[in-house]
Amino acid sequence: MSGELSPIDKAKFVAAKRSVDFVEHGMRVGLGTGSTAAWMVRCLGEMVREDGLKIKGVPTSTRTAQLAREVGIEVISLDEAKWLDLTIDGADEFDGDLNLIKGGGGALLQEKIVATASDQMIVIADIGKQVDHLGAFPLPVEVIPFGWQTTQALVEETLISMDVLGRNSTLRMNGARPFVTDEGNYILDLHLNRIGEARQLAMVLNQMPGVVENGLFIDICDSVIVGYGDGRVEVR
Ligand code: ABF
Repeated sequence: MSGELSPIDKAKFVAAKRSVDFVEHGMRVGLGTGSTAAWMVRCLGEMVREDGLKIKGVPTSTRTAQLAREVGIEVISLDEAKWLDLTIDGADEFDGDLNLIKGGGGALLQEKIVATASDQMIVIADIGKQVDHLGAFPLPVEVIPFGWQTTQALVEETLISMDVLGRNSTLRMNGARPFVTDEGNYILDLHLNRIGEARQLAMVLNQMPGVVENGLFIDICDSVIVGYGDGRVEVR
């Protein structure tokens, strides 16, 4: 499956490959979104087809649902699953406390709901996602389209009082149109450079009218599996 991969893709693949060792027969598994998570879905599909692994997958985006079905994984909804044994997903940044920035792929809302409804969450990531402080990656904030510019102004106003270095935000675009999430919402990317108090920022953002969810995953991730370009992998 992995063939000749670039170092970054090899890092993602080895992390994904190692993560499926934690998937057991009969599990209800949250399936993440992004290129690293896509490797994990493909690896699980191989186990389903070739080893008879029986799992039920709950996807975190329409594109993950499509890939899961293509590789032979039984897909069910989160409400059908009721609760998950394990969620495996990617991330855009992870720090030493295993707090994350997620949402670069635009799926942060379903990802956070699914990860929170799981006994365990494992993040799979290449070593390039490791940071000392969250914030270099623009923080995705999902907002409803109604009055989004007002919401954006309110968010930027609020950032003035927060422990962050940068304060401007941009509407995520998909070509000439705004990017639209699976739920029909928009995404503001906050260019904060460095986040001091991530827990506080996450709470303040979600209290704002118009804000649906943000990409800070605080105290949700249980373990990170880190892949390296030379094929090494570490479970933290
Ligand atoms: C997803 O994984 C997103 O939250 C995050 O943006 C993405 C990371 O993408 P990749 O694995 O392609 O680097 O869960």
